[in-house]
Amino acid sequence: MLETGPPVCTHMQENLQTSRGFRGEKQTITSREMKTIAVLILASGLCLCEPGNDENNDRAFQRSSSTSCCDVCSLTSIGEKMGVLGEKVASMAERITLLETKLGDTEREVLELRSITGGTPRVAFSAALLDSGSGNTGPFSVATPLKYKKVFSNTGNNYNPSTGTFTATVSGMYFFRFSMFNNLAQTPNSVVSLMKNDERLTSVWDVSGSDSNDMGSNAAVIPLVAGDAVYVELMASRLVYDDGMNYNTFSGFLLFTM
Ligand SMILES: [Ca+2]
Repeated sequence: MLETGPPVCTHMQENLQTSRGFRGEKQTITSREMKTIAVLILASGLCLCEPGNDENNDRAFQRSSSTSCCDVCSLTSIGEKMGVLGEKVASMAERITLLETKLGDTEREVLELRSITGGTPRVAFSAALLDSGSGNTGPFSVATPLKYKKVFSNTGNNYNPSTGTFTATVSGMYFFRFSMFNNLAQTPNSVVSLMKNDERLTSVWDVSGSDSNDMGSNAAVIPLVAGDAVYVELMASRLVYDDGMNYNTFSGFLLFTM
């Protein structure tokens, strides 16, 4: 039995008791060994405390020992909670990365839509030959641009009905189409062509047969630079007929800029 000293845990007492020899001989326990044993007990989380000789000291030790045990238990609990929180933070980080990727994709789509709806110049027109009345246009001694005077639309104001000419203000790819109705004579005599500056692009031709109500159309998709002129030319000595039905038309629009 130890006669003096602070109360110790059961395991420590047992260890100290077994330190006596087989013959009950008292053996010396150094202070370093005592500290080592105490640290091992605390580290293992064993909290089995029993009263010693001094009740006052016991109560104080119990309180101290109990507090140490709670501290160890609390640290263990905090560690477990930290582990759970760490997993949740990692999961949230993955979701944030996914959301950032989706946000980037959405921003690119918005920019593309803006370039289509607001960033591209809007150019489109459509017109018919006669503003009113009926009858033939032509013949003329020289090839002459047809002046389509009944304007259905002219967004961008690039088409001039007083000259019949579309003049590009922006460089890009354009679509143009025109139609022709012959001159109602028993022998038709109608030829018109789509022109780009002085270049003949496409034509409609009707100069033979007995059918006086033929008509046709043609079109082209062409690149233009600012300043290029596009119009429909009536060949020299030819003529076309129109009335309120608007058979002869000239239309075009910008597909995309270049
Ligand atoms: Ca014909």
